[in-house]
Amino acid sequence: MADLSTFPITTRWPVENPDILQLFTCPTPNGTKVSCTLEEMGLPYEAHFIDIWKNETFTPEFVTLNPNGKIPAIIDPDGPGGRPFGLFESCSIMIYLTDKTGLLMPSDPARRYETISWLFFQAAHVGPFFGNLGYFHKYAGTAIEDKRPRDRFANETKRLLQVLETRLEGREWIMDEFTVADISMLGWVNGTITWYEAGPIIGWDALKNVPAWLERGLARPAIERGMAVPARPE
Ligand SMILES: N[C@@H](CCC(=O)N[C@@H](CS)C(=O)NCC(=O)O)C(=O)O
Repeated sequence: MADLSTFPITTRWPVENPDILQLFTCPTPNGTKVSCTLEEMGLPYEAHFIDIWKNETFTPEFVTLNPNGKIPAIIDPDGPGGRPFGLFESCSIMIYLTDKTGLLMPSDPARRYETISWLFFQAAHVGPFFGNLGYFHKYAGTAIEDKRPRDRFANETKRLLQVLETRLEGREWIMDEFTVADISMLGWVNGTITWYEAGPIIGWDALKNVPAWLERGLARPAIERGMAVPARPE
């Protein structure tokens, strides 16, 4: 049995089965990237609910696993060299999992790097811009009278969606085959239309390929399961 007691995070979020991968997360677009990846890969894992609304990511125990205080983060008891290993940043976790399993990533080196480019596109552009649009359009930022921040994030979100729209022309998935690049963006695009209700200000109705891709992605049983992880404690 693996010994995960050297990871201080396990004192606050106790591990039931130390032999399987431990996921510290919340059902947000960044958190579900990893749960959807694990569900698609069929890897066993234990999910721990981290309450971001109670600032649990900034607790002393949590920042031992991610110094940046954000979900998701993992401990793999069977990491490199067969030793327990902790990792943070959703896209880095996704790349690690594709290396570990050989799944959801093209094996051809050039196509692998292209997939990683789309992951960086998501991490550097889609996540931050869509997330800030949510803040200014739906959440606390709506109280700000000056609409320039909201409009800046709306315009950039619209432009990024157009990049995706063009990429998906004639393709079922971003890399033709289904990869972690698709998983990285499904939750963000879905959340922008549903939770943020931003469709009308980002030109959603004018898109064709992105809505069809979103529908295909959300219809995958593993994605449906992953989007609901972790269940909120009673
Ligand atoms: N680039 C990071 C972003 C992670 C991130 O922003 N996580 C959010 C939830 S979606 C979080 O933990 N927020 C908690 C907080 O800021 O208090 C990743 O992809 O892992």
